[in-house]
Amino acid sequence: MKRTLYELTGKDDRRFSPFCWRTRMALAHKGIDAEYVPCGFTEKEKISFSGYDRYPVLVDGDETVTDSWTIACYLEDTYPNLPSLFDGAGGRYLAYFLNAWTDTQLHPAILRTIILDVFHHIRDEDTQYFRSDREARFKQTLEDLGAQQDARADDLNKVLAPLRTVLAKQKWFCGDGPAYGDYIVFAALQWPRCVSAYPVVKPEDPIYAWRNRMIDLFAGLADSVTHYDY
Ligand SMILES: N[C@@H](CCC(=O)N[C@@H](CS)C(=O)NCC(=O)O)C(=O)O
Repeated sequence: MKRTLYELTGKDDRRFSPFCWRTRMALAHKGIDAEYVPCGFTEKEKISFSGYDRYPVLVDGDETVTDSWTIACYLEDTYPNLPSLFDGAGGRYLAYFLNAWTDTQLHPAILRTIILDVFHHIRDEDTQYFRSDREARFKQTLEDLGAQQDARADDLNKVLAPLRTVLAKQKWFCGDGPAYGDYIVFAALQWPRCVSAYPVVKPEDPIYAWRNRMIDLFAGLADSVTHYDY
């Protein structure tokens, strides 16, 4: 069966989208192959058939599924015999909390820290859209935000505190092995790794060792794209 994942991509094929990385890791966890179609911010016509204007969009045979959380639930319910993303109903509820926390707390803190770096890695034809959309959202220029990188990284460090507490005690968020909750958080950290040399996690941090375990999964899937090493 033909499967296609439409994903947001920057210049020089930078696959930086955190929401798309959630789905990439979920597909790898289930052992499902897909064709990955790179799309720009201003190439939404590529996904207009889906009725949604955000990436990722998954086409699985005759099914079109949008929104990373909906895609994860779709994969779990459609392929119950493949390795589970949630390990039961309780795991799904907890993963949904991590999804909401990452969307509302972790992603904004990361974006404020690396927004100028993101800008420098998107396609030339997308820069005007990105600048006007994000500057309206933050009510500051991208350059002003970029000048505050160290202060914003300090803020991010505080947001990361609960992750650090958990990972100082356990190897994975979801239990004996990685599962969708781990992929949600990892995808958020893979985003800066793909577009910024700024080290948002440092070697002495328990998050760093967990992140490296995540990078090693699925034959080094996260290392298979262009990224910064730190
Ligand atoms: N709730 C959606 C959010 C998807 C989303 O915001 N995707 C970003 C890519 S990281 C996007 O498509 N941005 C395009 C834009 O800002 O125009 C999900 O979980 O998939």
